[in-house]
Amino acid sequence: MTARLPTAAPQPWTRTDFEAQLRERGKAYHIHHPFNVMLNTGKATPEQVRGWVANRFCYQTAIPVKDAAILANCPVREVRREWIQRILDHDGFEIGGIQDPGGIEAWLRLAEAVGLSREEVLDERHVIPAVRFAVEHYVSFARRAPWQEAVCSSLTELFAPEIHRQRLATWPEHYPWIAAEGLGYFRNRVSQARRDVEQGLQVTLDHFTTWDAQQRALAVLQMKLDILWAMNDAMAQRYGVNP
Ligand code: AHQ
Repeated sequence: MTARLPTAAPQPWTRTDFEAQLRERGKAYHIHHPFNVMLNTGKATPEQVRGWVANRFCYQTAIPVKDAAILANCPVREVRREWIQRILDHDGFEIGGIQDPGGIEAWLRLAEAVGLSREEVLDERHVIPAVRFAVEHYVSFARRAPWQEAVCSSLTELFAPEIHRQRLATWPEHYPWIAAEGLGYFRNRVSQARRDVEQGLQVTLDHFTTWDAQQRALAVLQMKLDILWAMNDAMAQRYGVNP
């Protein structure tokens, strides 16, 4: 019996092909989830919209904590000095007289615009256990994974500008009862997501350069796609999905 030599790993994809493979995973993005389709085609009741806003607040407030975990694990100053912008975008800031209330405050304005009180969103009384578990998995992944893998997991935002643009295009017509200023978060994210993804994509293309590493990157991206999908599954189960 001759010993079987391990077969050599296939050649890695080129950067262009690897990026195309990452973008190809957009077909599993939660823009295609029935709960999101219901929301963005105007079929959601006010209760379903409020449930979505209250549950997604749990995810939004976790983002800067996740990003701080990446900063803590990242030894590269040039990466940190760009990545830190994400925390400012969400938590807001007041630096040298310039201030920005930030995305979490904008989400609270969305909450008030859909008829939720700040208190019932902040105390997370509406957050479904499975939503919390999905969010906490994302944060704990960012804390313990190599920082480049945590960066890669943020690449679901490759597909985010489209979902924010879709909300801005459809919600005013479908949900005229939501005051326009409540949609400010989505307006801000179209450009912020596009800028964020520039950095996340370069770090990912630069770091995952062997066949096995590229397969790992795709698995990390799929894990994050599953986190977003699972949150929608939980909301669909709790609030129903209107056909
Ligand atoms: O509002 C969102 C946001 O700030 C972020 C940060 C980024 C990350 O670091 O994982 N992902 C993300 C996302 C936001 N909004 C989601 C939505 O559907 O409104 C999309 C989500 C993402 O695509 O990961």
